[in-house]
Formats: sequence, C-alpha cells, structure tokens
Amino acid sequence: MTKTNLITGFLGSGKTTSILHLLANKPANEKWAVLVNEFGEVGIDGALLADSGAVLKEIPGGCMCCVNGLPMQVGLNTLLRQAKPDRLLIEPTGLGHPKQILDILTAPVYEPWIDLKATLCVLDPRQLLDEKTVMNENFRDQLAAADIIVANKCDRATAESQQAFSSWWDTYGGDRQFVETTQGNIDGSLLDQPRRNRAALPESAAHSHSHPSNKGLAALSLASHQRWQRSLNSGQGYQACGWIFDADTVFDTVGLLEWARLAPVSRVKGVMRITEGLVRINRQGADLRIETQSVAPPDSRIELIHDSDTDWNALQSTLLKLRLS
Ligand SMILES: Nc1nc2c(ncn2[C@@H]2O[C@H](COP(=O)(O)OP(=O)(O)O)[C@@H](O)[C@H]2O)c(=O)[nH]1
Ligand SMILES: [Mg+2]
Repeated sequence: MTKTNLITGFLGSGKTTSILHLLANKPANEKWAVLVNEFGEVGIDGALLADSGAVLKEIPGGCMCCVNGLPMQVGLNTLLRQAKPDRLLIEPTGLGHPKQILDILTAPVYEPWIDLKATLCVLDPRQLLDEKTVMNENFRDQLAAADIIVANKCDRATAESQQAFSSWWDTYGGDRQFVETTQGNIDGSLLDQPRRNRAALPESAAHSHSHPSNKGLAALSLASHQRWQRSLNSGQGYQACGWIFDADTVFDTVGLLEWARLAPVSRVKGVMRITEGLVRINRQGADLRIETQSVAPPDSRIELIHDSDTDWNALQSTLLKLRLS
C-alpha cells in the first residue's frame, strides 16, 4: 500500500516548497510520487518539481474533483499501478476544496492501495489578515479538513499575523497539531501521523470555476512547429493566464525578471530559458524567489494569477518583446 498525504493550502502558501523540502529529505530507499493539480491550465509545479527525483503526475486546469473526479482518478490510478510508490503526496490547487478529494481517497476502490495518513494544510498566517481570503470557503475548509496546520513563512510573520493565527487556533485548533516553518521545512515524520475522521465537511457550494477545455488529463503542450501558446482559466473570482514557449525561445534575463517582478498580479510562477540557462521564477505578492534549475523541461512556461481583471494582452506583448530568439 502507498502511504498517502494530502497537502492542502491556499494559493502561494508554500505547498510546492514544502513538498520539495520533504522530497529532499525522504528516506533514500523509498520511492515517492507527487500528484499535483493547478488552477492554471499551463502546469508549472510539474516543472518546479522536475528536479526532485519523485515520480510526478500533473493534472492542470482546475480542480481534481471535477468531472466526477475523473482526471484525478486517472492520474491516481496511473501512479499507484505503474509507479507503485512507497509514498504519495497530493498537492491540490490552492483554490480546491478538500472534501471531494478526501472522498475519492477514502473510496472503497482505493482501500487496497492507499494508506491515507494525516492531511497537512500549509498556511501563510498573513492570509488570515486578508478579508477576501478569509471569506473564501475553500480557504476555510482546507484548514477545517487538516490534521496538521503548517504555519509557514515564519520569516515574514508580523505581530498582527501571529495574533491572527493564535486567535484562529484558539477558536478552531481543536485536536489538530500545528508546526511553524520557514520554506516549508516540515519534519518528514509528521507524514506518518494518523488521519483523523473530521466531522463531516460541507460540500463546496462555490464549485463554480470554468473548465474551458476539459482536457484536464495531460499538461498542455505545444503542437510541432508551434512557437508559443497561451491559455486562460478563471473561476471563484480568480483568473490565470499562462504561456508556453518552445525550447528554442530564449528570453532577455533582466527584462524577464523585471516583467515578473512588476506584473500587476498576485502570483507569478514559471520555468523559463534565459541566456544563462534555466530560471525558476516564483512570486507570491511581493515575495519573489529566483532560482536556477538543472533538469530541462521540453518548453518554457510561465503563469500569472490574479483576483481582478488584468490586461493580459499588455503583459503578453511585453513578454513577447523579451524574446531573443
Ligand atoms: N519568505 C518566504 N517565502 C516563502 C516561504 N515558503 C515559500 N515561499 C515562497 O512563496 C511562494 C509560493 O510558494 P509555493 O510553494 O510555490 O506555494 P504553493 O502555491 O502553495 O505551492 C514562492 O515564491 C516561494 O518561494 C517562506 O517560508 N518564506
Ligand atoms: Mg504549488
């Protein structure tokens, strides 16, 4: 059986960072797999996780639970049967609702395959200060469904965010555990904590995001001879716009990093080719992280997410001008 953990958390809270940390510290003799679902259609987390050595399955473009959970089940079946991992970490989109995913994971058909352990919810306590986030029922239900709360981004904590977290904890903490982390430095032993049967979670009422393509089953990719492609997704008051560029497209380094830093959106992530090689760009609000990447994906891809109307065409035309080849 595959020991399985659901790693939830709102947009940009640090789920992928935490998973990368856990993978970097996993027992050397174990085979781990990651199932990741992103809000945008242009899957980026897969490229971010490509360096990690885990077996990876991506389900881009919405939530795992849609279409009767079919995309998720296909991904799950492939991973469990083909890779037979010792452990599976599941990262749903930050806008996803945990109920449907937990229902699938606890369905009788998976009983012989999945040993479901604790659900971790990664939280940036500053999110508790943002009214729009706190109003989002998926944000609240992610916390409610968790066995362990990972209060991440301790380096960015303020007196207000600490206060907000302790009052949340006093009201809702219950029998949960919490740990405080920076860069998702979770102790791997937490993954073996048992899953508790939480009081029935409500079904998500706001199950309203669109599924423009219903492709869902495979990450988007370019057709042959196609140099670039863009894809939009929207739902729950958020919009995502992503671009894929072929492997021959190289970007101006300074221009690209400035574009990513200044784009008037809340979230930017991508793995892109620049003259020096491959760069990973990850921005949440004003927190920007730039890293190099060694494993080369077949294309360059970048995605922006924002919670109000954004002039994607203006951003696109600047981005296209930054191409050197
Ligand atoms: N300052 C700070 N930034 C962090 C920390 N953990 C993650 N980040 C950054 O937050 C952004 C979102 O992280 P990511 O793991 O991609 O979030 P996800 O959307 O929940 O998967 C990235 O730019 C990360 O580098 C942390 O502890 N401190
Ligand atoms: Mg992620």
